[in-house]
Amino acid sequence: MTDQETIRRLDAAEALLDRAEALALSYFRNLDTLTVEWKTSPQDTVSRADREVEELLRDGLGAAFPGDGFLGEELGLSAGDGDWLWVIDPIDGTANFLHGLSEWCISVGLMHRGRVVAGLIAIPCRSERFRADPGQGATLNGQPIRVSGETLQTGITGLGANLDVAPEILGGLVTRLLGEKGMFQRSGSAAVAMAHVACGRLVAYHEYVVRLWDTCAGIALIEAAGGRVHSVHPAADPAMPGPLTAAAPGAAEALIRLAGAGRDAPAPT
Ligand code: LIP
Repeated sequence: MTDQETIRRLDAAEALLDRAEALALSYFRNLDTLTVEWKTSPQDTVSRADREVEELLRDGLGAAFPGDGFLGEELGLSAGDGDWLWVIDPIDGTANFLHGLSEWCISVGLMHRGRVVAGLIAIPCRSERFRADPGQGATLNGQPIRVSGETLQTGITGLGANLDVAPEILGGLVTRLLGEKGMFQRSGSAAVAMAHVACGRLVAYHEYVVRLWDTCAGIALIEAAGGRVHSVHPAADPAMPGPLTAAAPGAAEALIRLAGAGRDAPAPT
């Protein structure tokens, strides 16, 4: 794999993102035209906006790179015939999107032979485009970004929350974090939160049960911006959910310790 092959793919994805953002925003500004569909619960929703954005990205990238594989939240896995895998969340923060809240994004990650190598996150309501190229660091609207120099005690930690996790697990982490004089926020989009970590707005992010399409691009961004990622997504089955901790160096060990203390508790039935 050459960096040029990765950058050529990222450039193509970046051009498609302009169209994908316009499509998503057209629905976001006309939410009454969408039918909200439940997945596992009323807190886990989707609409045709998610599917159409993913179709646009997959069709464009598939035409440009015919052998590449895809793993997308709405259209699933197509393995492709080579080493490249696009990992796409067409609208991350769908519940926010459907409630008219601005914390949502389009997340496009790229893996090569099972390793995260690059990523793009677009946050349309903030006119922000994050990009991580191999060996070239991470940028926000073309400007270099770095993770925070803060600690859990001086920064804000993002926590992912969903009904896949027993309430007492997340509640225990909140209790431990506050007990160590930290503070948290829940954005509803792992990818948006991870973009905030990559540019230093959040000091760290943890979620107990999250999918690779939520995190792939964010992993590339945070690692390229000098952060640390502790994620157990099995490369053998990238669609399997798992825990993720991503942080600035000054917060990583402390958050892994606090989160790990509750990780063995039973998940909800
Ligand atoms: C969301 C994630 C979030 C998680 C939500 C949901 P979606 O992704 O970004 O971190 O807590 O349950 O999975 O479904 O909006 O693409």
